[in-house]
Amino acid sequence: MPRAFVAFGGNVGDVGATITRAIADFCDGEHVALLRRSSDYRTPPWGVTDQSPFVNACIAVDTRLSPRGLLDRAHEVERAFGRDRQRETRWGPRSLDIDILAYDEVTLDEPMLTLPHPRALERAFVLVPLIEIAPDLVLSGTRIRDALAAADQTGIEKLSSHH
Ligand code: PH2
Ligand code: MG
Ligand code: MG
Repeated sequence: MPRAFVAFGGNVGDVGATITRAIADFCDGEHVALLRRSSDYRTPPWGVTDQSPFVNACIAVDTRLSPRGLLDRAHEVERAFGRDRQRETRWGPRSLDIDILAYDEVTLDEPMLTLPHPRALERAFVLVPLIEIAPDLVLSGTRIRDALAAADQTGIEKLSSHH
C-alpha cells in the first residue's frame, strides 16, 4: 500500500484537541491507516508573524486513496473542524490545516497539489515533528535531517507525546 506523510497544524481554538480528533477522523483504518503520530509542538507563526502560535504535528499513513483522494479527504476533515477557506488570508489564522507532505516517490505539480510539498524542507514546524516519526526520510533528494540542521528551530517546544 502507498505510504504518505501528512502534516497537521492550526492556531485557532483548542488545536491540540482538534489535531487529535482530526487524525482519528482522517485515519479511518480502511482508506487510511495510521502508522505513526508525532508529538504536538508549539511553533512560532511563520509567514505572517503577528498571530497566535501554532500547534503542529505529523503522521505517517498507509493509504488506498490516490494522492488526489487523500487531499480531498484532508479538505473534508478541515471543513469538519471549522476551516473556512473563503474567509481566511494566506498564512493567516486557521483552526486546522492538513498538508500532504509526500506520497511514496510520487512527484506531482498541479494547482491544488504539489508533491513532495514544495516548502516542507524550509519549515522547522514541519521538519521537527516529521523527524520524530521518519528520521531517515528523504524529500526531493534532501535528507530531512540535513534540512532541519539548516532550518531555524527557535521557539519550537514539544507539548505532548502521543505514543
Ligand atoms: N501554517 C501556515 C502559516 N504559518 N506557522 C506555523 N508555525 N505552523 C503552521 O502550520 C503554519 C504557519 C499556513 O498554513
Ligand atoms: Mg500549511
Ligand atoms: Mg494547507
